[in-house]
Amino acid sequence: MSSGCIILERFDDGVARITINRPDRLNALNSEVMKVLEETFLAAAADPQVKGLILTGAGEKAFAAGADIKEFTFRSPVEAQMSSERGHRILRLLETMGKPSIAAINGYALGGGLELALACTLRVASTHAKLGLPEVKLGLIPGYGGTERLPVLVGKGRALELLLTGEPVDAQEAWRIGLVNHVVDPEGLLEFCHGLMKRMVANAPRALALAMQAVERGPGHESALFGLAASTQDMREGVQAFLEKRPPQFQGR
Ligand code: CO8
Repeated sequence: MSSGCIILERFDDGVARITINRPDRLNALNSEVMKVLEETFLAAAADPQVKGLILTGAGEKAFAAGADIKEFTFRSPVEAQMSSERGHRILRLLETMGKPSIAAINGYALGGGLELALACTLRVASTHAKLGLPEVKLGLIPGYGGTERLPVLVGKGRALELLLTGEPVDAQEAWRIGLVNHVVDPEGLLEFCHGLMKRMVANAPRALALAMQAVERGPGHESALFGLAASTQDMREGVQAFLEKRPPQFQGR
């Protein structure tokens, strides 16, 4: 599924790459982009051939410089709330689809752009990336989950500094505070992310989904999810393969 504003590429190894394609607008997330992202996430979630997703932005300047400010013409608090709730729903689809995702942050990840990256399982930044939540400079606050996901990732104090100054951090600082997992040269960004994704999706798909669910749900749920993992065919195959000193053949069952 490719629709101009979103390019979807699928590779033989089960990795799918989603590129936000509005480089002249720094890949700002307008309602069309959000609509196609939702369709793409739904299709990826339902497709057993898709094992993991990489999200990136077209061009060299931006991952996504936020929601499209030209569309901020809210006529009532309810209308604005509904826009925010729609974004929450779409990013939550990505976060909970049970397949790992990596944000390949190739430049600016601001506002809604950073919030999209925060909903991914992992984040990798190129050396020239800039990440921030500048909404307060517009008289707004984040609306796509930034106030919820950022403190979990970097701690309340650091999150509040980013939220209240509205100032971006560079890739190295983002790495230092745990906002991104790795920083790599721009030329090697996509290849690095692909390699990282391949290392994850080589493992048992149900185990990946259950591990993400366990982290998502937090304390008190691990043992029940462990029980589920232990009941899969893939668990039997993984253990058998170890004992027979051969690579496992996981089927996702
Ligand atoms: N929305 C719309 N257009 C944008 C956006 C954006 N977020 N960002 C950049 N553009 C456009 C610019 O207007 C410009 O268009 P034009 O060529 O027609 O003038 C073009 O992209 C190129 O950008 P610049 O010329 O500004 O490029 P610079 O290199 O000079 O500056 C910056 C780059 C610093 C990234 C600058 O573009 C900027 O500050 N952009 C806005 C960043 C921002 O404030 N993002 C947060 C938006 S708020 C948000 O995301 C809230 C999310 C939740 C919403 C929930 C309800 C919908």
